[in-house]
Amino acid sequence: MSEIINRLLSDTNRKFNAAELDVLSAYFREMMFTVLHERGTGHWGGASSAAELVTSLYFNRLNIDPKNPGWEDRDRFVLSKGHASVNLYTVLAHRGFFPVEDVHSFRKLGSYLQGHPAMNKIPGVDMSTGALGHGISVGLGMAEAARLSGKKYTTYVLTGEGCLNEGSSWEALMVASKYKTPRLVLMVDYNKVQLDGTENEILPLSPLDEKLRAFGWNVCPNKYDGNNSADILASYDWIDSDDNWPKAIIYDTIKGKNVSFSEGKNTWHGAVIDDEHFEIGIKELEADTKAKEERL
Ligand SMILES: Cc1ncc(C[n+]2csc(CCOP(=O)(O)OP(=O)(O)O)c2C)c(N)n1
Repeated sequence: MSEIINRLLSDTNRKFNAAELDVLSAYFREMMFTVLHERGTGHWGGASSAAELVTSLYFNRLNIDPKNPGWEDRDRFVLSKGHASVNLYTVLAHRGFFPVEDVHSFRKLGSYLQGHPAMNKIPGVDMSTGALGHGISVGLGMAEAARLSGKKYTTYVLTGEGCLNEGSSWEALMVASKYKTPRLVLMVDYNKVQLDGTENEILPLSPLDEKLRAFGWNVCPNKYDGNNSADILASYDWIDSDDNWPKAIIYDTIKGKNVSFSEGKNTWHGAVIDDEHFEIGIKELEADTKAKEERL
């Protein structure tokens, strides 16, 4: 770990700026790639795609307390695309929810860090996910529970377009719009690639913004780059700009981001990273982190 990253990670209880978030996300990508390689398991593509989105939430936005993961007033986060668990675990560990070394036990027999997040076992995980299409429903429940109990926390749900292909997502979207559910934010990690093909080959969502609007959501008119922390912070300003709920933001992202052979490739959705690919990819990721450190 470089001195810069060491310094950043010694002070995690503050709002990081965009340049700092870019560095952290790049460093976390290195760890995700390394752990997946070590453990001989997959889901690099969707984890890498969401690196900046998850990092920015935990290091800039969410009102949380790692020492008290069950704090009732905390903001909620639902990783509806639960297969990107190595991303969530890496971020939670560095944010102080559990030891960073434990991430290396990913998917080991007996480890609490299994392939999909389990809320009863992992500090900081608000919802067990992995079966696609449930995140918006449970997020809706959390946000309505806040309203009913007079709490002011915000619920954030992160989906992919494969996740949005599930019909149950659209039932939840309709219900949230019927009740104008307050403080419910849908974030779409829109990388346009799924497990065994592109969005267009499997089930096109386009025009997604118009569809969400037709379902009664307040959809951000801006297009944001979800692999750019400055854009993500700008999207938070949009969330804070009015009280018209529920809200959705579509972030353009790249699956397998920052490793040349994996970018935009569904084959790297679940593939194991062998030694040969690891050597190439980790060099690219380290170079990316270094370049971002130099911009600080
Ligand atoms: C209900 C259900 N059907 C199928 C799967 C298998 N599956 C896991 S990930 C995935 C594709 C996910 O695509 P997307 O939501 O776009 O995720 P991303 O590209 O962001 O990783 C599929 C089909 C599943 N986990 N759950």
